[in-house]
Amino acid sequence: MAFNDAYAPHASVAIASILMNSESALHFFILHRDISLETQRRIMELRKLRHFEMDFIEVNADLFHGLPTVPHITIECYFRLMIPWLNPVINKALFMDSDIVVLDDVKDIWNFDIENVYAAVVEDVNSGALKDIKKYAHAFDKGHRYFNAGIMLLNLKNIRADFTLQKFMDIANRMKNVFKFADQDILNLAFARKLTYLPIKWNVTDAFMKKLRPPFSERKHEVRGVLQNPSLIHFTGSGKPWVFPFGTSSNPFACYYFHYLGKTDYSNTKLRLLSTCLKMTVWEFRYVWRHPLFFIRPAFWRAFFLRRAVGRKFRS
Ligand SMILES: [Mn+2]
Repeated sequence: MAFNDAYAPHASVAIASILMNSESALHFFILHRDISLETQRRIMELRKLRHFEMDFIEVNADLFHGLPTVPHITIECYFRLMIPWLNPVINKALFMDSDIVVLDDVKDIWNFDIENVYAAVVEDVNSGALKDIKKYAHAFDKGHRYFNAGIMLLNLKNIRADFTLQKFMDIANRMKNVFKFADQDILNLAFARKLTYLPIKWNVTDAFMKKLRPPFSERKHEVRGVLQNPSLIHFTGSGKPWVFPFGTSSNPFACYYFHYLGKTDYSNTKLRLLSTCLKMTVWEFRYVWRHPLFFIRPAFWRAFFLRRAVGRKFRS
């Protein structure tokens, strides 16, 4: 994982959820440039849940100087590009974003066969992003299945055999005025011909909740089915569960975030109190206000039943 000091509460949620849904021995590597010792201590408090190993690796961010950053693409996003060269004896690594909640055992991803590829990834269903990417689709092979770089099982040996960090940086600098999704576009371009795809339940992004456009419109039922039983929720986009009230109320899986926040050293944050009390009512009020004939809309009933299903799993 790679995140900054301010993101530590959210990353703690992700780590807590990984720990609590797996019995495997886990070793985390955290790439960072500013995580204080006090924050590291607070993250290590998660050992109260169960044992794990963790290394904080300080990265020289100057390496990525000059590459574009925007509020949702921080310099830390580029740190994942270094993973293959951090330790030459490690041949396999699972990279995960910090804005996630994991609900199943990560060993299901870990055991995926990646012998002959660079990575196992999840195809992106975000029609909005795919529309943006169309503008520079010529950069990718025809028929390339664009993936989200938030979850990647990496074959470090294969990557080291064909790439150097400099090679990634060359792509980054050459394409920086074209690419919109920075690190993700770079990896899509680099790994394109040697990929395998994980089941989409391992990266349930915000886009799953929205209207699906090609190429996912014909897989609508598969996408809707995954919503009943997701393995990993990825809070992409600006509607993060901790953004009150919009994020808290817009994602039916926000409740998982708060459930695992309660297991971390950040469980007493003011934010949690405020948002858990109000999230349902705000969401419902907004919805009814915008859609006075809400009860004849299929979208309402879809969200209604999804919330009920989520609530059931949540209590058990
Ligand atoms: Mn993310």
